[in-house]
Amino acid sequence: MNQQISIIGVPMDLGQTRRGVDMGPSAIRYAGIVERLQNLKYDIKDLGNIEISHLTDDQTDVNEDEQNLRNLQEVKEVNEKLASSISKEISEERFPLILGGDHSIGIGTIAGVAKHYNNLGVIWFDAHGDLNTAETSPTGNIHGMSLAVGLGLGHEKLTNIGEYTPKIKPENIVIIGARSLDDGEKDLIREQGIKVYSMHEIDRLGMSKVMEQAIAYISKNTDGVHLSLDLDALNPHDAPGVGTPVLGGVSYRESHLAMEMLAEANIITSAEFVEVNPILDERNKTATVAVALMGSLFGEKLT
Ligand code: 4U7
Ligand code: MN
Ligand code: MN
Ligand code: MN
Repeated sequence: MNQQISIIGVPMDLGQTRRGVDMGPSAIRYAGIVERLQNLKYDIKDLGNIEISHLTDDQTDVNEDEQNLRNLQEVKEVNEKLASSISKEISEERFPLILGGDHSIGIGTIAGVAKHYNNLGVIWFDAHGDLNTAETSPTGNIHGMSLAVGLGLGHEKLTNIGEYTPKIKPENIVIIGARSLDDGEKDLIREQGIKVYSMHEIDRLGMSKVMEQAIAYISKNTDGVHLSLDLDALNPHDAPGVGTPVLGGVSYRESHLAMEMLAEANIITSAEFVEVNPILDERNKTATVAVALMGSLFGEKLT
């Protein structure tokens, strides 16, 4: 793995409606991410947080084509800043490690990363698909749309971030941990042939087989792989500090095994850990889990 890591915090909470997730980057730093990675002999540059402007929540005066896209303008602006910051770090041959913040920041992350690869692979570790558009979203929350935007689907204010679209191909995506997909998302997965290892496959095959297959699948046609890890992929018992918890998730150990297998395969070229909400958490448990997962991803060994 690249020995130079740049940490970028994104205190974003505008992609959904539960306050507190903007404190995720602080909670993850407080749980010791910098020390943890320094102990593994990485050179760490912590760039601090991207600035977020809270302009307005007012949805009464939005254009017709911007309906069901909460805080569209602000989300777009933050993601543009994030994309250019990430792109700069990759140009300097550093590994971007992004700390969220809600998952709408996946839009800027993918925009910043994908332009450096011909065929970027994406592993989307999540209880959800994040494959909605304004047309299919039951909530209007952009954190449920970020993967679709990467595919070039959604409002052009979002798909055009970084000035190119689409960023990723459906065959270069693997979703792991899904157990709450909306009808429109299921249709899209079927139409585009997106690879999904839902909790059903994880139960049947076990995480070990799932990761073996996912790694083989994603390595085949890609020249870089981005890991986007939404903490709500985990069982809420192990990661309670998330805005949209869903029962029956990946266990603490299964999630570690997944990270350890990614470390062994040595395929990950950028990563983000999102949706940590310390207000909903129990004694910073979820941020602590996030840091432990990053430890495993970056090669920490138990013996
Ligand atoms: B997350 C949801 F309707 N699908 O679109 C939506 F269930 O980044 C949830 O994965 C999205 O946490 C969750 O609002 C987004 C809902
Ligand atoms: Mn806020
Ligand atoms: Mn998500
Ligand atoms: Mn989720």
